[in-house]
Amino acid sequence: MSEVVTYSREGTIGVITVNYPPVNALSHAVRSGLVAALEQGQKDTDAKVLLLVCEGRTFIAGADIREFGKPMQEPGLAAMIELYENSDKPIVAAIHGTALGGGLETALGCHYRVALSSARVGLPEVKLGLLPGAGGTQRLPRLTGAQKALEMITTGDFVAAKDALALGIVDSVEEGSDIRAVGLTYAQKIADEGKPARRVRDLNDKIEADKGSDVFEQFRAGLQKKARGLFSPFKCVDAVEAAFNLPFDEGMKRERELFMECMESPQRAGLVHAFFAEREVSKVKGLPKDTPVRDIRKVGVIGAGTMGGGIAMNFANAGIPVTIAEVKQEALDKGLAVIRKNYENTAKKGRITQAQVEERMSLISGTLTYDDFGDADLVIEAVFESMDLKKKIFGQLDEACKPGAILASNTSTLSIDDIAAATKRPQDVIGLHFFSPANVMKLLEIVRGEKTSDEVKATAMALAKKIGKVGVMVGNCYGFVGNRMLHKRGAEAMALVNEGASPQQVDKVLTDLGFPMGQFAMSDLAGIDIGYSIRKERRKAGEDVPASWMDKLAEQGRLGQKTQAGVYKYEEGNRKPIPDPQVDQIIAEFRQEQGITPREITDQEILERCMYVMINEGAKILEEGIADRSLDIDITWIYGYGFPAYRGGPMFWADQIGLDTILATVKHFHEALGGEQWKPAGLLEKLVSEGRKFSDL
Ligand code: 3H9
Repeated sequence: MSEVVTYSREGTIGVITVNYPPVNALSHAVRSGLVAALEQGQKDTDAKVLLLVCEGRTFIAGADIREFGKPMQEPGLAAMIELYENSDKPIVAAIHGTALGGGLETALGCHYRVALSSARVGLPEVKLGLLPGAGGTQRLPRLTGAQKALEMITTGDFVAAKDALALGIVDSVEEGSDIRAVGLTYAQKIADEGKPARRVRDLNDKIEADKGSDVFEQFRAGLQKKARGLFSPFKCVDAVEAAFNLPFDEGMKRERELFMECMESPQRAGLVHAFFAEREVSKVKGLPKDTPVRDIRKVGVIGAGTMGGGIAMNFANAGIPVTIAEVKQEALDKGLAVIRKNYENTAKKGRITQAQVEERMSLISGTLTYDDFGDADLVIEAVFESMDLKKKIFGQLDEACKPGAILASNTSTLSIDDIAAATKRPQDVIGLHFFSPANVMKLLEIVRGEKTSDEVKATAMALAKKIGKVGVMVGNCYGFVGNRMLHKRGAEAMALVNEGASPQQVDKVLTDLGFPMGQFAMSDLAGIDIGYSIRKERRKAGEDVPASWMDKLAEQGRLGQKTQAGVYKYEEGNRKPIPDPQVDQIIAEFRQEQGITPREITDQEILERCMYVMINEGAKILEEGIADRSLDIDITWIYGYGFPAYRGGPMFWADQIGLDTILATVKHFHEALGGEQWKPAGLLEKLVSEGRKFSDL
């Protein structure tokens, strides 16, 4: 028998133990071990009831995702579960940690389930572009009915043990932490009461009750909006519906077919890449795992604007006291009031309680002087993008803060090294670039300066995790990873409109690709004045930044959503962008001034110019070591800019298109349009000549 699964006996209970760290995933070794252990339990005449339990931090967390895309080795998971379900001896699954995906499916194949009160269960396959493919779509609805099964399977959300008990997914919930002891006690009860092997497949009451219900159509209609562009949620509904229309064995066959369709879809590949990439980004190249981290018990934030307020909320949410500094009392009061309003809105939606609102607000204080930062472990500056101002602030912070305090800037474009040079502690200076809205967006771009110490880098990475962000470590350059690529896309989008496209045509191409909003709707959200002042600063610095129709919008006070007019117009209290003939007029006049005759532009040209320019820049970013791996870029774009996770991130998407195709197109635009942005990245040429991909690096 494989050593990852063992069989032993305690009295009359045969115990099957899985021990396959870190999460007891159902690898080939585990599946075959489970089959062999079951055989042993069946043969063991002294065993009256069998118990399935796991070592380590969790029950089985699902199929082994690392085996996806490789040839399947027997026994398959569904077949293994069938053997468990068909056992004459009752089998109890004892659940601690999380029983997920194939793990929950295995538990559903057992005859009874007992869980610790801290445990959670779920079928999160949909988040990997899949559906539960080992009976989950057929067995779960037999316990919960259609509605709840559809909810769990189409969202992938976890259910806490007590809710799982109420739903009939588990039979008993126990306090305590010793899952083996809890499992043995429960199994003994089953043995003492002489309970039979109760198979979920035979439970048909809930199936009969929901047969012919319109819940499936309702779910499909709801998904049209919630799961736009996604493949597997719709297949999940089809599979669950099969449980109601077909006998169990045929339902299982239908589930298998639908599962294979998902398995072969490029969305599955993209989502699995994103799953592992999200975990890989936490492992920073060259930063030893055992690097000491500093305690962050008190935080200061400079600036009570949208960004500063959002940043402060992250710390209050994590229970860390935070003080916000402003120049004027009025601005401070306004900022604190906005934070309170945000929390109250969240409470109104039922996501937090009023008591939590008060608790969080009590952790946030205001000040007009940096003297109050004397005991802060970290101060984050979040004022507007002016190097002079930032240098002045960092000089003052250096004086006010205790030795060892980390000084961070939320700058989205400026040099961390230049900012650090304004202090006597450049080793303690780092960039912490939050994305707007800072309390919502999951990305934290962590910018290492030339002199930033390993301890400060490791502290920033640990802090990101603590406040629920995905931290990506990047190097220092204009715009770092995210905005450096975004600005290339922005310039190209503007040029496309100059040449004849409409803003809404450009935006539609991007939303069709899966972005939640297009380039211009995003400019309206962020504020047209931001790009305008960046362009002005760059022109002042002598850079060749071409004239733009967007400058005219800013000059006319069309600053975006906040003025209800930008590239689009907006109705009061509504964020939906509405095309505006006045803007068409401004664009037409601009073209005339510039002597441009507009031409018809295809969606394909928009897609290639907006996206390939970014990929070419991404390759340059890798070449320069600003990002360590292409997956760092992918995660930056998924969590910072809403790049569709099901495409795996821009660099993974490029790999799937084929780097030779990308390079040929980049070369074509370089010839046709010129410009540094279209000069093919050396790395792109090298990879194509070697027949390699970004993900091979
Ligand atoms: C499925 O079951 C299909 C079936 O229906 C049908 C089949 C026919 N496989 O997240 P963490 C690794 S689909 C392999 O940092 P946490 C992970 O990469 C599957 N590896 O810890 C990481 O490795 P490393 C359905 C896995 O405590 C380490 O474990 N199941 C798997 O924050 C720790 O992970 C899921 O989708 C796996 N299934 O969270 C569950 N899972 O240390 C996916 C994790 O080398 N997993 N690893 O970086 C999770 O949601 C979380 O990992 C979990 C733990 C909640 C379990």
